[in-house]
Amino acid sequence: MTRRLTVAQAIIQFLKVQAVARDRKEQTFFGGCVGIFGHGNVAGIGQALQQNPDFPYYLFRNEQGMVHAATGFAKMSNRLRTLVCTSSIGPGATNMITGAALATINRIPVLLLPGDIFSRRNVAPVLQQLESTSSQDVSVNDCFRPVSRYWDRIQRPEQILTALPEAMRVLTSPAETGAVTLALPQDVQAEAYDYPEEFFERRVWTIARPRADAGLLKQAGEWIRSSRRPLIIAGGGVIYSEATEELSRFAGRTGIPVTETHGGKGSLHADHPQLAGAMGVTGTSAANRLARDADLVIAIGTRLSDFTTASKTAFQNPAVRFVNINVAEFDAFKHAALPLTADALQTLEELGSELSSWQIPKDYQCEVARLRAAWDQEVERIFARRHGPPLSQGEVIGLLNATLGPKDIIVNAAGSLPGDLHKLWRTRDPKGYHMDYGYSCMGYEVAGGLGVKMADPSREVYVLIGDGSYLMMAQEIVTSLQEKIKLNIVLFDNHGFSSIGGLSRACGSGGFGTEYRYREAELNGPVMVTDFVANAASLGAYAVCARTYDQLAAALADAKKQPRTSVVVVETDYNDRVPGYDSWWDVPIAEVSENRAVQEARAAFVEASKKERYFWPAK
Ligand SMILES: Cc1ncc(C[n+]2csc(CCOP(=O)(O)OP(=O)(O)O)c2C)c(N)n1
Ligand SMILES: [Mg+2]
Repeated sequence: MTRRLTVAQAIIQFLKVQAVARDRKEQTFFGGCVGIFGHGNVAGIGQALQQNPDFPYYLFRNEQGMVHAATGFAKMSNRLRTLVCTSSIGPGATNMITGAALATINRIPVLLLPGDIFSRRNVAPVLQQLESTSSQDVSVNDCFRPVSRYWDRIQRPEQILTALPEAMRVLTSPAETGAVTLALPQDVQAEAYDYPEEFFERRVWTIARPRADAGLLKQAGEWIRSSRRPLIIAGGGVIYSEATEELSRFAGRTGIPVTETHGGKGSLHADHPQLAGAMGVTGTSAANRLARDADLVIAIGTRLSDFTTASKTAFQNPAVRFVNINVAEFDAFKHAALPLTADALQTLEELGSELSSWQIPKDYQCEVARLRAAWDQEVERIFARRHGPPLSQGEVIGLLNATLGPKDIIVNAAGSLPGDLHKLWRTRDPKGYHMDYGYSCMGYEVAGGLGVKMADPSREVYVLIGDGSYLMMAQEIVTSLQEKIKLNIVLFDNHGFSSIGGLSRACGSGGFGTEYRYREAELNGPVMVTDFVANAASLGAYAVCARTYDQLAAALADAKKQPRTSVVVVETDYNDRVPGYDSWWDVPIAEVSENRAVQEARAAFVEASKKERYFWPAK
């Protein structure tokens, strides 16, 4: 039995019936397709989508934005669902590359179907084709290769019979997942073929919970029992594996303090007695002091990025060693760790039995409680400040934290907000803190937030966004209005790049080129005031501004009542910053300069970088 379909029709037919199962819970993998049509997909994938109305199609405004939305959707779904992204050829396709990189770096599944140049070649060069003098087998879609976990170009109709199952294997693999790109030449999309019926039968991909090697697990138990100052780093893997309750029990029973990466924030409820908070460059004083002296670090579901390890300076105990629990072997072996290449939930359960009633020493328990209490006080101090107007970013975060419900979600990605939120936000739900800090991509916020809300319309989604990020990419506000999907957007307007301005000053460069000012001799004229309320309103959103604390509280309540996407613009102080706590980030400073400030920053940099460590295997 065969079915005669075009390549595009067969792809949509196949994708519609793919499902995943974890812990015997089954669900359809693709929630539909986001896209923008052009000549490279309108008559292929576009036609196929039209004849499959049960596979919803969402028209977006920018291809980068639609990939971010797919990523937000998949991350919110703990990687058990995602969206398909269709684009035309040329600029439509390359607009997706940033989105692909973001997804792959954050290990989030998205399926990209960029249109491609003609396979039959006779009409080349076609509109938007990159010509090469050395090969006819090159197109701009080759740029997707390094940012995709699987990449393929479909030159013949029957190739999808092997390419699509590969795409599914990678998308549903917790260790391998990321962006998958199938480049679809414009002519091939419309070609017909007699596909076997079996290809279109529902297929359920099991998302496994691999177990650690039994010997290594025993050894990890011994290492923990013999440690005096163990510390857990919870990464995104804890949340994706739905291991948060198990981690809560594990930490509660053993007393081992828990720190969180951006991806792992929300692993424990803010009130959990073992939570020491954010880890690393944007970490809390509690977490970073515990890390400094830890003799054993149990890193769960984390890539151990420089923000988490404070550029490898966070762990100063000469005898420190690592146990890494990670479904990806690549991460499990980092820092010369004892590698438990395994699922987080499964491994925490097994490690818990291995440790039975073992607990951390009493004096360490007291120290954790003391550091935690001191940190809580520091957060209170920042939340209670009544600065300005313009308000301090810290007090705005405090007001938001007090205003939002326990199930509400904040979405953010870049600027000074990620650091401040990582430190200060008290998360009350594992999905409450949605941050892209793998790619920290300005422009993720609105589009990603839209994907989050599409994945769970029952929750309120708050998109927190800097003025810089808003100016880079806010157009999916229009998509949210089209789809009647409400976002609560809070725009922090400090007239430029407070984050990079601060970094520039710390590097001795005095904030050069980081503020939004009119050009005089340099970019140092009067501050540019952009009317963001008018901008958001012109797109159709409900938009208001707030200058004082009370105005902001009222505006948030008012915006929440609105049925459509709202934008609350709050002016914040460019120069008022939440400090860093016992941490450092490696940003190399110019080795030669005539500027005293740069010379001083260089000297401090050279000194601080001496703390960077390699973690050679423990004897
Ligand atoms: C796409 C992209 N370009 C550049 C950067 C580098 N960068 C990081 S933060 C930042 C400034 C962000 O400005 P804004 O959104 O206003 O936030 P603020 O720093 O003022 O809090 C820049 C340019 C980035 N992360 N992403
Ligand atoms: Mg700004």
